[in-house]
Amino acid sequence: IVLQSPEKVHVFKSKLPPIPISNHLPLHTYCFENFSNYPNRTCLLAGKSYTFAETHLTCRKVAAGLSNLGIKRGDVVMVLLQNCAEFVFTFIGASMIGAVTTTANPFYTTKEIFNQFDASKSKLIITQSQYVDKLRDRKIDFAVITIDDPPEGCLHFSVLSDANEDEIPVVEIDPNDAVALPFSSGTTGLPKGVILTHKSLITSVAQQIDGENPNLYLKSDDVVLCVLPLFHIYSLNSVLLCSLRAGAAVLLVQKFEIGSLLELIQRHRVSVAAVVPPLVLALARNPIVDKFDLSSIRVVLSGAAPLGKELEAALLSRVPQAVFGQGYGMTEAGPVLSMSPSFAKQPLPTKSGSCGNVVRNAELKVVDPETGRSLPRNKPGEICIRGLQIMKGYLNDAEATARTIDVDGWLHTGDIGIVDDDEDVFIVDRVKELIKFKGFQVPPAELEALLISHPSIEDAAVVPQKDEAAGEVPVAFVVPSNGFALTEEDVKEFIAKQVVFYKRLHQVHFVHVIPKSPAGKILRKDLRAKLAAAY
Ligand code: 4UW
Repeated sequence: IVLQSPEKVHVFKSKLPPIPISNHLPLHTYCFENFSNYPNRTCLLAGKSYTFAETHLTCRKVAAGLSNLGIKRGDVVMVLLQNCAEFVFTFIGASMIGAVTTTANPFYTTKEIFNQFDASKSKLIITQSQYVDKLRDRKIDFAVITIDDPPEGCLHFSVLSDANEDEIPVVEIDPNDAVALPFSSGTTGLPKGVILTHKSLITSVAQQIDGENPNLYLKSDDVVLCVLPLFHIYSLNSVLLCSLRAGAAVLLVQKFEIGSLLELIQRHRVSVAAVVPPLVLALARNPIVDKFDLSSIRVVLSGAAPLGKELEAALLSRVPQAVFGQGYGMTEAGPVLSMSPSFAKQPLPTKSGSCGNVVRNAELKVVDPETGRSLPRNKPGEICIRGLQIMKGYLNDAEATARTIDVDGWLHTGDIGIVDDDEDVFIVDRVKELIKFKGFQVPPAELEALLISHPSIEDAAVVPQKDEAAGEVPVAFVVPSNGFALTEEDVKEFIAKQVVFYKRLHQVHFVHVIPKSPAGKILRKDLRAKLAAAY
């Protein structure tokens, strides 16, 4: 008998030692675990400033207020807000009563909002009055709360923030209860609810900032820039939750406008800036930057999309005193897979272009996307991650969950990368269909479903095209139904009316047929190659 030798699995781990993680706690308890040592320190800067004690108290009031409105453990609340203090109060307040927050982009169209609202079975929406019109198409059989003057039929946020904190119900929270429900299309298909539990988010935050030598060293006197939208997991986790835990102040910026952003950085002496590549581009290239004092910045963290080395160098010439590095995240991964060790309390070097090393208390492997075989160092393959930080699964979608997290607990990212001799992780390609416009998710399947709902379109496929400013933009291949004279503009307009700005089509190519595999899968690689050849 010939025994087959067990296949060697090359598992990569952090260079930093594992640490104990308090992931038995509820998330809000963990985030505010140490605040009684510094109740009067600034926690949130949002026009008005809130101390840690004020923030914690308001979160408790909002918890009681949500409960008064009938929100119970396991119920879902939709937050449809730009960055603001009320976002924080709601997210933490919901956590305090075992409820779950689903975060949506306030720029979404009615259709996009209600896709998420319905899928998540949300019980109420917290938003700004300017977005209420988008909610009116539907018979409103749920509460809408606005943080500003409430339009007719809506409640004001004070129903939550003026509640009596002593009325918070006693709830048992299991570490495996959901607390956040961001939506992501993952490696394929439509956006799905990503179940992030108290345990997964605490684990992820701890992997970044806990321990004697934290991977991302946040100091108590840091002012952390929160300009990236909190509805995306990058900002929610690595900016907000990490800062709350570390006792650092969070500067909440509602929207990105370069002049006012630079003014805020200068005025509040921002020390840690979490950014995405388009923001690096603006900071590196816009001449207005020279007019401001950015000397307070000591750390610049970039992620959510690839960043070129030239841009990194250009940025550093603008903020020479800062340490620059990347993180690599994915909503489903909790989200951080790797982070630059140059941010550690005892920093380690990392190479330009790398996304740092795998986070501690986690395992990373690289597999051949065809065979699933584990690959050694320096060989590109699909990155997989395992650890307590990853999602519990997709909401009501066991099939998609099983496709993404295998029986051994490895989450398959759909990203192609390598781990080199120094443990540095490099992302080199993406095998999943996802398109990223300035770090925002553009799920091709969503656009394809819309396209084929058009009476004059028989078939369609959407793929990314490289773009200097956005990283990637969505481009469609369309097969018109027989006899219809459809123009590129018709198609673009049809889509633009139904989706948020970054999902708009940048080009439409009319073709006779969409290339497909025998199993009917769109051969996206062929279409991407076609685009690359044409330009
Ligand atoms: N380089 C190249 C990167 C990189 C990247 C991500 O929208 P999602 O699901 O999630 C994110 C999360 C990013 C993030 C979270 C927390 C954090 O600290 C951090 O470090 C700065 C980043 O983007 O999209 C996931 C997909 O985005 C791509 C990659 O394809 C991934 O699967 N991506 N980061 N540094 N590509």
